[in-house]
Amino acid sequence: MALRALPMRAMKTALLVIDLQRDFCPGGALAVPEGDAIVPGVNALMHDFAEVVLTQDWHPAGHSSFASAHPGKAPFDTVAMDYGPQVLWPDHCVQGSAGAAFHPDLDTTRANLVIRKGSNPAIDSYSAFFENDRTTPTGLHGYLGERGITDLVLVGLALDFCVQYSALDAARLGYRVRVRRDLTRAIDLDGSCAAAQAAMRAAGVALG
Ligand code: VGL
Ligand code: ZN
Repeated sequence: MALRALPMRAMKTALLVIDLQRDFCPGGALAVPEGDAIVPGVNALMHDFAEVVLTQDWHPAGHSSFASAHPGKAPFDTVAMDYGPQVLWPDHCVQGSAGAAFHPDLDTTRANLVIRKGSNPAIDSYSAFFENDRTTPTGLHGYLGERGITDLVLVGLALDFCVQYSALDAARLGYRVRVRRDLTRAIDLDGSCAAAQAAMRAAGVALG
């Protein structure tokens, strides 16, 4: 594809593609309904951005967010962790596994950076910016700041978990944030999809 000149505003805007991995797509360990349906649209959108960052959920085996690490607990139960309530998940996105790979049709060639998160065995990490203690940084904010990025567009999986947490942290950090709702899909546990959208709107995140 030919190089396109980008307007100045576009130079200050990064596209964040959240967790578009096999395990979050139909057939995967923690499949988000229609998760794979967004791949063509995400690939097309990447061409409008000079700065594309991908995130990858990347857990060690036996991670504390896995129900299998908590005797007597089942996937989608909630437990209390030091840092607050934690939903327990099926084992997913284990480092180096096939399920942790990006969706095979995702065009990763234009990504400048891949942020891997959730590697600390004791803390889950939904957000691209902080672990779930909301204080341990991933380094993404430093990277974007050094690159002069002020605006973010978010797409990916899942709307009500990693996309939501990333968008709320980004807004808190002072970025202008838009979530392309059509290029996300939700897990939707007990109304979490509607709640996530309300929380993002309340935080000043543009949805659409
Ligand atoms: C995610 C649950 C557990 C996500 C990651 O990418 O939204 N959800 N790990
Ligand atoms: Zn995870």
